[in-house]
Amino acid sequence: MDHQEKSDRVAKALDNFRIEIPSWGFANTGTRFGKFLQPAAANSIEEKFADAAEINQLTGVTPTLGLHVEWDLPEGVESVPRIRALEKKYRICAGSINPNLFQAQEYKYGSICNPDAEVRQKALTHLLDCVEIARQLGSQDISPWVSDGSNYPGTQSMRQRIGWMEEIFSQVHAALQPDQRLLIEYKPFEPAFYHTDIADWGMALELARLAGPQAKVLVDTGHHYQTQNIEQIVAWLLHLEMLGGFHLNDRRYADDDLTLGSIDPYQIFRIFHEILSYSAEPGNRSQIAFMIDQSHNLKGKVEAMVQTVVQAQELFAKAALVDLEQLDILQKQCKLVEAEELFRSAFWEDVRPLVRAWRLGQSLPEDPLRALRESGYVDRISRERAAKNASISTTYA
Ligand code: RM4
Ligand code: MN
Ligand code: MN
Repeated sequence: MDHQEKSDRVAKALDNFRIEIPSWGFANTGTRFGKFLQPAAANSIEEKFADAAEINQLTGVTPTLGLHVEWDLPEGVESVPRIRALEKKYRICAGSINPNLFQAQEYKYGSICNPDAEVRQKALTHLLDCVEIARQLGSQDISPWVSDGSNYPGTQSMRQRIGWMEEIFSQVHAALQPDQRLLIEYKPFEPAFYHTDIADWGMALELARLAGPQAKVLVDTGHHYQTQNIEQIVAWLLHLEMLGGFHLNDRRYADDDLTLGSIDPYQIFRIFHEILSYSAEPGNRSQIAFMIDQSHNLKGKVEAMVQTVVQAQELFAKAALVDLEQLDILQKQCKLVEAEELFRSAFWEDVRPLVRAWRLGQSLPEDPLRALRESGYVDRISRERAAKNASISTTYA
């Protein structure tokens, strides 16, 4: 492949690659052992919009901000006008709407799987409010993560809880606008340690199918057991046209929410390859939302988010260099070494000059991290927000 072809492939891939930033990625966060406060952390929804706008200005590819309802729209639907005003002021659109089914005291024994019908009703009402918020904001995706589960064998009926989830998801689906989607996320454990009600992609898939055609599966890359083959899950979901989107991050041990590709960039490359090879086939049109779900308790938040976007683009660009036609021939001939070498060499290609050239072509800074440093943005917000951050009694976001 000559230089021109490489640069064309990278440009074509990046032209359509958009990434959503999570509002909660800018807030003070930590671990269950405590939180380290950062002077530049965002304390209000306005500060989160401001940070997102800065990142979009530097990268040009992050026009939307994912919102967590409990933290960003504390008055629910009543908070919509405020979000609208911020969208206008910062020229960032509200992205996915994330319900919060894990913080209220009532959810101690579950939300949509709680044995108490009143609590399940509260959870349903919240989900329906989220659909309405999304409708008013013109957001396409409602992405619930259900943290429900139990800690000890025999303490809950797993089967009964499946039925409750089915009921609630079908009611939420019935409330969707024709262009809205319900993205069902899964996670193997935490906060529950014995069983989690939606623990893997099979459970999420089944629930999505039962809910209706606008329900799809959301793959959070950090929500898998060690050694699980995530790209195979992605290939299946693509095949079934059931992949709704991603929460991108990396992990070493559990749901670590580390920067994308910081531990295993080859894995993200392999996932992107599945997506690009699927999209290259005629007629394949699944719409895939690329969202970030990270929380940086040690790294600077704005810097880490820029780093993530850059990393995502580089890995996407690498995956775009796989010669799919040639790979298909080699796979059919079972030329194992040749096929693997073709695949691997795309991964090892240094695409950074090509990605930088693409940015310059878009009138964007060629090195967004450097541009961020030179802009003085983080210094400024550190000064402005330091006092507030020093005295804060923290909530997650
Ligand atoms: C969960 C899950 C959800 C996210 C929360 C904060 O582990 O990944 O998507 O909204 O964390
Ligand atoms: Mn997630
Ligand atoms: Mn998570």
